[in-house]
Amino acid sequence: MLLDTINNPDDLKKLSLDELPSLAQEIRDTIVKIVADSGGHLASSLGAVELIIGIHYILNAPQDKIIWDVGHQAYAHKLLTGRRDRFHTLRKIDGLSGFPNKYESEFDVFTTGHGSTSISCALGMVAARNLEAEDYRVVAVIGDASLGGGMAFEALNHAGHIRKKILVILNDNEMSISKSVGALSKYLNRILTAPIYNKVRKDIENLLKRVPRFGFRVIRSAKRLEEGLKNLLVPGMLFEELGFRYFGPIDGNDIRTVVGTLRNIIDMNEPVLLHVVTKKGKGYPHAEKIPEKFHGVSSFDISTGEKLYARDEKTTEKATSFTEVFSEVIIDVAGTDEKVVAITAAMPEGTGLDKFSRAFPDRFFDVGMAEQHAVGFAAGLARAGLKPVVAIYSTFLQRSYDQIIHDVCLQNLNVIFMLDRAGLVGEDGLTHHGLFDIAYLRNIPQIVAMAPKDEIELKEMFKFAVSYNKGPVAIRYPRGGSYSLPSHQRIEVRGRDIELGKAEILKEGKDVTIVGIGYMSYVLLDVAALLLDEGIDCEVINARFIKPLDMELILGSILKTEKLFTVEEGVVNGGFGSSILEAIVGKVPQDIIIKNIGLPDRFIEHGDRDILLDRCGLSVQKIKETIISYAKNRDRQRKM
Ligand SMILES: Cc1ncc(C[n+]2csc(CCOP(=O)(O)OP(=O)(O)O)c2C)c(N)n1
Repeated sequence: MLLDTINNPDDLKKLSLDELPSLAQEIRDTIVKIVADSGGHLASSLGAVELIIGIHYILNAPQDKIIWDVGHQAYAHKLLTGRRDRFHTLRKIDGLSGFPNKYESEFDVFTTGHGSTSISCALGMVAARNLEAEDYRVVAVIGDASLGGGMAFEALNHAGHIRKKILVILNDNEMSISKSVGALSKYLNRILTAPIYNKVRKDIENLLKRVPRFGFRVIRSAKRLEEGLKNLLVPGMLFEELGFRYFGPIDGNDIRTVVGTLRNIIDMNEPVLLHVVTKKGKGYPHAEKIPEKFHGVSSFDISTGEKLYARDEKTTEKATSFTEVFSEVIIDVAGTDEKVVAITAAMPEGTGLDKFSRAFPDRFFDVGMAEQHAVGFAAGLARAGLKPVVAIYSTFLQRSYDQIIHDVCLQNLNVIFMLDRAGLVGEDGLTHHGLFDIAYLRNIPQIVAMAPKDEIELKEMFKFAVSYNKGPVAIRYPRGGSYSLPSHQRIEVRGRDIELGKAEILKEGKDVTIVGIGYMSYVLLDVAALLLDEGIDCEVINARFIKPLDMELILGSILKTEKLFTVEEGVVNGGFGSSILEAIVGKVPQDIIIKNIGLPDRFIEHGDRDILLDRCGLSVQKIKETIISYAKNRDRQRKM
């Protein structure tokens, strides 16, 4: 295999141009084989193979800096930059990350996973390079959907202003996760589908040159005509107006074209945008046919393209996921409340809003990969009297922090935030875990924040949120459903309606108070059962509300047991447990035992969710051990 001979990009350069198509095929086969086993981002990675080979063939990484936007398309880059032998560990615990990771390789300039960041980061390096009088190339590779994010536009605007040497490669496959949306995507599509213009442009220019000099009026009109026609006919005029030299569109799956074009433009001393057209899923027929299904996949059968189920998964009764429950309940509620509208930022399937989009097409908005705008847009909808429901993964809502504060909470608007994938997400790792939302929401005035312990409670909370009408409400819930939760029986909540700021006691006890939030409540019931065997009788409280807290109930329990443990799947610093600490200062005896259990003060790696929970001290066993060590130690101290 050619791939076996490549340990770094220098080895790649030893291959002839004629050998590169075979190498591309080998890379594709490897990617399909490994992703079929480990899961991962398949379709985008397959589409970018020739582009990545071409980039490494022409550039000199790591001296030259290549910055991948999102980074989910960069598997071929990993294979060409010394990680071939470990590629089978992709996304597995202690294995290769599914995204570029600067701690994993010197070829990964940034650790990435969120969209629209590449041009800004590249431009910063360009400015530093020039200030330090260094000499390397900087290339940002960005997808058509990511280019629609505000940060990418801000960076283009700045790059065109400072006019320094930078190459932006627009990898246009006309797809986000599903079909790209938005006016930019329509514009790019017009470039791809319109007839060939460069020739027409030349013809017009020649014609204008021949216009006899009959005075200013004719020249002015001719210039105006030229501009008008240029806008109509020249591809990439938008980018040219922003200060970039535009090249393309070229076939990004044709290795000769990619190499030839890059060779010609790589050393142009100005901002250059190369528009490359690729096919999402290229080379794997199932992915070419339904690229959205193969954007991010779990293990699958290569011959059929069908998902492979984990042991017994197909035969066990599968509980619906939180996402599915939200998907259904919003349709129910919208059926009776016509003010309810829904917003996604390029993730209708992931958030479960795809069903809503079919049921209520006029009340559904996909704003593209633009979370900040999504929240500002929701503010406008709410201000004009509607009830917008913004469904965004916890990690991506970080983008909208100021919009949440300034445009929604400060105005006390009835916007409902549905934060899916809150907590550890597993294999996507560092950039995708939803660790910060409790901490970032709980300190904003006027917002109500909740976390359901299971799917039934999610429904109740959503209905409560829609009927609340007194300001913003956020609901956070994890990936998956109670299928992936501990084996405990789910608790019936019927008859225990959601009331603003009211918690519930799931198990009474006299020795220790454990307050959990969200699905952790079930984990805590298992912990309590084990602790009972050790002679410790726990009171387990499901807080339901992150804000406002039910301090009456929680304080009553602490005063009874004099031992408080809080447990959350979020950063422990400034999180849910901290808010209880702040509330009890001065209200409890000084020598009571208090311990906040949550995610530690570090970014959490990727891998199997249960293993990660255990590593972070949040498995049933680890929580039990922490409680025993704290409770018993203190009892011993008191006796002395
Ligand atoms: C800020 C942000 N929002 C949402 C996502 C989720 N997401 C990952 S890839 C993707 C689509 C990317 O499309 P594009 O940029 O065109 O790249 P392609 O996959 O087509 O190569 C989305 C929405 C993200 N990574 N970052």
